[in-house]
Amino acid sequence: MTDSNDEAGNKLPSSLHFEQHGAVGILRLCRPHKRNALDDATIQGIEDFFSAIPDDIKAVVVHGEGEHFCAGLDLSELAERDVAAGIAHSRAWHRAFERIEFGRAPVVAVLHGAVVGGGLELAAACHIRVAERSSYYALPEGSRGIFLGGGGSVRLPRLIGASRVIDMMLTGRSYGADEGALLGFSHYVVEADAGLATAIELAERIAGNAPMTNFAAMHVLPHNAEQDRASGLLMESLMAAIAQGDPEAKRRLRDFLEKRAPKTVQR
Ligand code: 1HE
Repeated sequence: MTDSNDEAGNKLPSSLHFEQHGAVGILRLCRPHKRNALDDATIQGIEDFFSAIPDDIKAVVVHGEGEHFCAGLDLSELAERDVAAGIAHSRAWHRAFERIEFGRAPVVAVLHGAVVGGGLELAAACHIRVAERSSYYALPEGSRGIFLGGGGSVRLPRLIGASRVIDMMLTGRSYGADEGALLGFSHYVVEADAGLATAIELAERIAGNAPMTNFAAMHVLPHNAEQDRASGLLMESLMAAIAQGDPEAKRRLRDFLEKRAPKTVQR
């Protein structure tokens, strides 16, 4: 593993640590004494990092230090905010998380312990979520007298349905790792301490894809799922033709036809 903090992460706040593992970048939330609560500096650091991912990084893993992935918004920063500042703050979170979701490289999140409030919003902005068995999901906003502000009211209903998000907000309901996976919070559930290794393995697999395929999955697929059927199908045809025309696709197809490529097997 190479630590490229100086080269790529020199603007990162102390609450974020970056290291490089081949084509995979690993970004760690490191405010364990505050359960990785997200303060303004961390949100700005996330935006900066995902706006300028080094060219040789093809996939990113996000994980959290300590016993919890992330306790959400740093509540100590909220007390004195007025309405205008509240809007600006929420929009800053939106910018940072949009950079994750619609950035240059797919992002795999490793979840454990509390994945709550803004921590759940952060997880929802990532493309793949690997949950260790200790993970639990909740929206304490309901009991704190506030509302989602990091894109959760848009992203979470797309993962688990609006009615479940309403229940979580109104009643404080939480879900554990296994139930959460069935509902759509995570894609994988793994044992304690296996999350990071699993996420790196998945990220390496992602990094090995043709760049155009990763682009289409990240940028075209979510839009197609939301737009009207005719526009979605048209966009699909355009993207399919663009991907097929790419020299990388041609090489991969030749590899398969000439028996050099692996077969599709059950993993
Ligand atoms: C914090 C925060 C925080 C911990 N902001 N300081 N999020 C929440 O409402 C969740 C609040 N946190 C908790 O419920 C618990 O801390 C946990 C269940 C996550 C972990 O419990 P535990 O027993 O391991 O830790 P702790 O003793 O509660 O916390 C350790 C320290 O972290 C303590 O500070 P200390 O100075 O007394 O040591 C806590 O105050 C501090 N801490 N969480 C600030 N969130 C864009 S809008 C998003 C809106 C939201 O995210 S709302 C949900 C906020």
